[in-house]
Amino acid sequence: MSKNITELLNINYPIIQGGMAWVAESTLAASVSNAGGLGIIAGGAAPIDYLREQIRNCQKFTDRPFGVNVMLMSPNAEDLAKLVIEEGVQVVTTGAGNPGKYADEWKKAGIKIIPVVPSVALAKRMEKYGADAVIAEGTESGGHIGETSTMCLVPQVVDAVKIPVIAAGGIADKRGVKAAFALGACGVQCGTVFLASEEAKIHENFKNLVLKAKDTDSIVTGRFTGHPCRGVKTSFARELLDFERNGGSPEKFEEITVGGLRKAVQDGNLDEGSFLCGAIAGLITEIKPVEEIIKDLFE
Ligand code: TUI
Repeated sequence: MSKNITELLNINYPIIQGGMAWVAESTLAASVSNAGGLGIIAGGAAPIDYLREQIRNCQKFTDRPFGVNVMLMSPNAEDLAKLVIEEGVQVVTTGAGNPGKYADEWKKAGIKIIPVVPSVALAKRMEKYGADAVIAEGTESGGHIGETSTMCLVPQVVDAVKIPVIAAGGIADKRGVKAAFALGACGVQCGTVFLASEEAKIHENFKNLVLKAKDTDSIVTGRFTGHPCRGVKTSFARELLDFERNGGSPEKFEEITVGGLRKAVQDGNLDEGSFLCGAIAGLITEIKPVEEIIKDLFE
């Protein structure tokens, strides 16, 4: 089996952009694809009409391949699973669950399936379902995460499956890319580094939080809900952590955090927003065009 994901995906650089909810819209995705990577539009929990428009915009902005991330916990996942077929999307990445039930229809439509996996067991299951590759995502990543680090997860997944493995979590410069390849990955997925891109249409408060972040400025909240999420250690995120440590209920936690991703990305709301980002944010100190980010990662 070829482990060359540039051939598999018809791209120039072996990089997939992370499917960051509200961040990964058509402008960012098309910029990544135009620069030779695989741009991704994030489904998140967004309405289907919005996502249809994003896909069509992306098709206008680039003639290169791009993908859509289906967040499987979304109430719209089922509809998005159909939409990607209707709109002729070439690649689907998935997150926050097992995409097995969609695998057959996606494969019939010629869609390349690349699930994000936080464990060896899920990677093996995805290979059986016919996934074209897997993204082994370490706990350094932003957003919803598993418990195993990129350093430990990637080589174990590489040894467990025959399909190509793409490394994610903690990669934001050339050294991270080299490390991923040294662990046996044949590509990388990066999210946080694109938050600090000129093309990312996110509130300037979000970009500033990423630029100012130090090594210790990301925290994980929501472990007690079963869906831990890593983001910037804002005072709101600290309050959430205090809430769960002091016996708050998971239901109330969900109530406080609902809509938090959009509030962060679009409104820059520091009091109620969840500014999801990876632990590598401390390495990122400047806003650059997407093309320069990708060149700096590989050249
Ligand atoms: O999905 C992500 N990152 C995300 S999704 C998201 S929205 C959200 N907000 C609150 C709670 C949950 C989601 C924000 N960031 N990354 C990919 C990822 N997938 N990380 C972990 C997983 C995962 C976890 C369990 C994938 C599969 C899985 O399978 C469990 C099963 O069903 O076997």
